[in-house]
Amino acid sequence: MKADKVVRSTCPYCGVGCQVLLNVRDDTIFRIEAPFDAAPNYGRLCVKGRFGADYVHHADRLQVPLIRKTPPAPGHRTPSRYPDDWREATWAEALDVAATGLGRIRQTYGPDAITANACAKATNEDNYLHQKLMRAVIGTNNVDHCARLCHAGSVTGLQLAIGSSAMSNSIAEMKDLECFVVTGSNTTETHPVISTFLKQAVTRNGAKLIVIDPRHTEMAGFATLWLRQKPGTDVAVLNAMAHVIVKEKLVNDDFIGQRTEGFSDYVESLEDKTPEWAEQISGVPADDIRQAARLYGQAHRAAFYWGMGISQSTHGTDNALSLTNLALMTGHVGKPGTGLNPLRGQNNVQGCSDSGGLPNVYTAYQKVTDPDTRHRFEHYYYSQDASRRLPDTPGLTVTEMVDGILTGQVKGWWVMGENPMMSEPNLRHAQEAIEQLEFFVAQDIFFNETNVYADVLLPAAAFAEKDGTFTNSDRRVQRIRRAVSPTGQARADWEIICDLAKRLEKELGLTTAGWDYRHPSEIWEEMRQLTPDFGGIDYARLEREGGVHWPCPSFDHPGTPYLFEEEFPSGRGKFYTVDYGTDSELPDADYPFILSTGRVLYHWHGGTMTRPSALNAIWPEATVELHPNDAARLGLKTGDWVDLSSRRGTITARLLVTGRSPEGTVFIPFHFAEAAANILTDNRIDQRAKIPDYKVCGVKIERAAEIPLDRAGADIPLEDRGAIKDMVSA
Ligand SMILES: Nc1nc2c(c(=O)[nH]1)N[C@H]1C(S)=C(S)[C@@H](COP(=O)(O)OP(=O)(O)OC[C@H]3O[C@@H](n4cnc5c(=O)[nH]c(N)nc54)[C@H](O)[C@@H]3O)O[C@H]1N2
Ligand SMILES: Nc1nc2c(c(=O)[nH]1)N[C@H]1C(S)=C(S)[C@@H](COP(=O)(O)OP(=O)(O)OC[C@H]3O[C@@H](n4cnc5c(=O)[nH]c(N)nc54)[C@H](O)[C@@H]3O)O[C@H]1N2
Ligand code: SF4
Ligand SMILES: [Mo]
Repeated sequence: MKADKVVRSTCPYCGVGCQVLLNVRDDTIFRIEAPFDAAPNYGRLCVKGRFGADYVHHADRLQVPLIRKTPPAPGHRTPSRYPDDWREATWAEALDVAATGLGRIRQTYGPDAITANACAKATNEDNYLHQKLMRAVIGTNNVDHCARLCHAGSVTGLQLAIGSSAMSNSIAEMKDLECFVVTGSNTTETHPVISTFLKQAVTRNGAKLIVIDPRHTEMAGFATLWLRQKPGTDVAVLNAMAHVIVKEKLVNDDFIGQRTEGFSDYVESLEDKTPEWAEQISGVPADDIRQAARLYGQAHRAAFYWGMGISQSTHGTDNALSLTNLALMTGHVGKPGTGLNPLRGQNNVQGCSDSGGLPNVYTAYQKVTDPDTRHRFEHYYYSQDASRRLPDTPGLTVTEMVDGILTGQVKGWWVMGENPMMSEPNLRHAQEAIEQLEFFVAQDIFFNETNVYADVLLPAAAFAEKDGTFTNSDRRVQRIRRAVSPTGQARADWEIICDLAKRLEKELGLTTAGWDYRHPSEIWEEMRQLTPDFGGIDYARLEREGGVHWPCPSFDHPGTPYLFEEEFPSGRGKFYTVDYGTDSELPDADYPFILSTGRVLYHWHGGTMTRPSALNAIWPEATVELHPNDAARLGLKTGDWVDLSSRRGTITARLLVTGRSPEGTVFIPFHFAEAAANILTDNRIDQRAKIPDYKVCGVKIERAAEIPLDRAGADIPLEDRGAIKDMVSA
């Protein structure tokens, strides 16, 4: 089929930020390709980028604003059903309901009684305005987003050690790596195009790869060395690697002397962290730990790449600090091919944080507690009334919001494009909180498990229906472009926010903070003026260059593909003594298995976007991965229906017997509402990062008491599905 037009944009799924060519005919995307000459993907796409964006045209997209017919009383909020419980409304009506409801909460309980979730799927411009509304109109810093459930452990650790949490290398460097460690990242399924460059480094350039992961991921098949630790024992393994590096004199004394502090105390703490000690805790053979330390320590250039296995833990901060300790002691940071790389998950999770979608910072991590910064923003936002002030205390994190609702501190909630009723740990806890809300506004492209609880639901335009920018995992700011008309009456998030802000200002009798933008480029211009690190990036430049890596302070600056060449943002890098310990819920006699949750290639988070997509046919149901030895002991085989229970609840799904998961550990993806992983997970958190432990809690597994025959696809044998066949034999 011939296209009417081909529009260059950015993939809406993961943080790789692949460039796509949307082929459009009759206002419909019918094919997606990739430009061969453009970073970061150079013609490569994974199955989601190529075939998964069909959700844009799905019949279930929200078409018109919806208002709940009977507003629920606090304590009695239940999920509403469509169409019975909703009435279709005009934009004016729906925005009025939203503004009146939020305005009433603010007047009754004060600004901090309202919290908001920003959206790592929406653009920088959408998220910038979202935080601007919360801060400049409502008057609270209660803004956060899914990054809290994601790289919060990494961010906190990296901030402590080096004062910056961005990935230090660019994707372009990956194929030339000499030695690298991949830990807690199932890269081929979660950052597929990055994994192709990493695999290329191994297969074409002879790079040495060390994988540290309890699961036999596809990356482990490319590794020189694979360390299979027990879930949650990373600190022991990484400390022992550091011990070996010290004992075998593989430390980089010049680097330690010139660029770091705290080494001598740290070294003392390593004395008893022998590989044999770590083997006891982690199950990884001591000699493998020695070999890994030598490979990493002796390399001229070596880098870390990591994902949720490191971050999503009650000791996620400690895990990240253990990685930075290793990088600092070997000097493997600050030059190409070395560094610390938390692979960012969502298409725009980097950008959502960069745009101020966090409770303690404005754009590019400028602190709300810094008076000079705050006055600069006040001066800009409150040009019509110099007496107005922005809030100066950091707001609530997403994990604290749930508790804030339960304690009565929080009464009103605005969720732009997130699905906490699938993504929060311990869903019953989250549900109890939502039931207590006095007022709830949601803004999304689909119904999801969360926004069915809302009082008013605002339909947003999807990525292909709007203009703006996303910032990918290596801090490259890239364009998305409107290729098709919005579905029904859906509007871009930034347009919705501007109208909501104006109504709220009227409702609250405030002078305007400025909401007249004609195009996202004007919003970016405001961000640029308020953010020294974005100073050299504007739409004209993005048009010319395709993408620019921030920090980029001026138009003649080339952008920064890797960081920390001269010094760390905090000056010297700091060593932190980290002791192995665990606060996770460990298995016991009642719940003898460890539950580990995560992802599969074909689905996205709560499934809102991928279950309506063609991808669902490839992997249509939840699967419970169990090791063959455990399955044999329990008398279970692939395809059997099992009940999986924790202290918090039970789900029912089919069993997939595979050596991918280690003995004693069960793995399930969290994409399937009918068997939602987070019914089982635990909501205890890392005290510093406030991130929950999605990778370790206790569960038991039994043959299902009842088979849910009404489940879609339940009549097809599991082992007949192509994608699953590969897993069974793994
Ligand atoms: N297909 C797909 N891709 C995605 C997403 C998606 O939903 N679907 N989501 C995106 C998002 S937001 C994110 S954050 C990324 C996440 O990307 P990943 O972090 O790669 O995803 P997870 O499946 O959570 O897998 C984490 C890995 O951690 C390992 N692990 C478990 N426990 C431990 C442990 O104790 N220590 C260590 N070191 N490893 C452990 C698991 O075995 C697994 O290999 O993916 C992004 N990409
Ligand atoms: N058990 C378990 N739970 C986890 C994790 C895990 O590994 N295990 N991982 C955690 C991690 S790393 C993350 S990042 C979170 C993700 O958690 P969430 O962010 O809650 O999950 P998503 O499903 O990505 O939600 C995105 C929503 O945005 C909507 N959307 C898409 N595009 C747009 C747009 O342009 N505008 C608007 N307004 N809406 C849009 C989608 O329809 C969807 O409802 O989950 C966390 N939860
Ligand atoms: S690797 Fe990520 S950005 Fe690239 S096509 Fe796949 S999902 Fe999209
Ligand atoms: Mo994430």
